[in-house]
Amino acid sequence: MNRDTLFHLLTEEQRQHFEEQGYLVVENALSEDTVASLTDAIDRLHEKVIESGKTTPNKPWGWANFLGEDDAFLDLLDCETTFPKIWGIMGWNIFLYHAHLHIKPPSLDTEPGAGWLEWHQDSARMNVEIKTRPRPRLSMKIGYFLTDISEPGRGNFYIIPGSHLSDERPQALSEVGRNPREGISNQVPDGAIPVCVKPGTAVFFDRRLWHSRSPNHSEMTRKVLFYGYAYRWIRPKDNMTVEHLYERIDPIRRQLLGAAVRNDGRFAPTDDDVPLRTWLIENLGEQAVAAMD
Ligand SMILES: O=C(O)CCC(=O)C(=O)O
Repeated sequence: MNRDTLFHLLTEEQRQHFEEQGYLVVENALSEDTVASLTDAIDRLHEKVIESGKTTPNKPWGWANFLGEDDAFLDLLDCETTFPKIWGIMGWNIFLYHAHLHIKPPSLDTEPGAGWLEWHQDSARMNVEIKTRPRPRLSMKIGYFLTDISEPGRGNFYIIPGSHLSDERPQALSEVGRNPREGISNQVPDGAIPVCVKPGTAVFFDRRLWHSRSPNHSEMTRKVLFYGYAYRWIRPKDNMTVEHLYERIDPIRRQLLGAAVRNDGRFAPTDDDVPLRTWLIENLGEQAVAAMD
């Protein structure tokens, strides 16, 4: 892992903001060149899928199993400007349990009912089957925004700041804003905000934060990558075809792509299971991991 990561450690102010609000915005997390490479990689994949007939250019398209398709995607696993904030919050026994990319073309004439998703917390049944209150965090995601969504109406990611500690669905609705016009006016729940950010911004969020996607009424296509990190004893969320990458990536990336010496090592890891821990000791000292142990 790149030692420049040490210039981007989680600050106490960032920790406090994340703990209290359930999200954190880091501007310029990706350089213009990185945004361009990731956008090219996404466009190439999209083109391939269009050619295969599985989607069309003007339809929203999302895909989860993309990590092995381009090294630009792999480089985000331990991105120097963002990854230290993940282990700063979650500790070292973590991996990438889920990643998805999303393309949202303009839908200026969106039919009522299209475009809004149910407001949700991530991880579905986890929110039903865990009975303690408030439910635990267990995972968090980074959204890397590659398009300029600095104004609302561009398919912005919507969040309700501070809602991660509330187990109740916002308002008494199972769905919010199915009609995009109403969604934009009065059906957005109290306290909800569109995340308005420039390309290259990383938005971290606690999986419990109530969030939603929204319709894109602009003329640009919104492109975003989501990387979700969880404890190693949680299962991957989607098919992630990554084992063939193990031989050409470094040990920390192998950990992040789910490698384990033995299954129990996900619960009671040895040093071989968690090279991230060794790296932290070597670069930050024993006290850095003592605080996480
Ligand atoms: O695409 C978006 O803006 C929302 C993504 C989302 O809901 C999720 O990652 O769980």
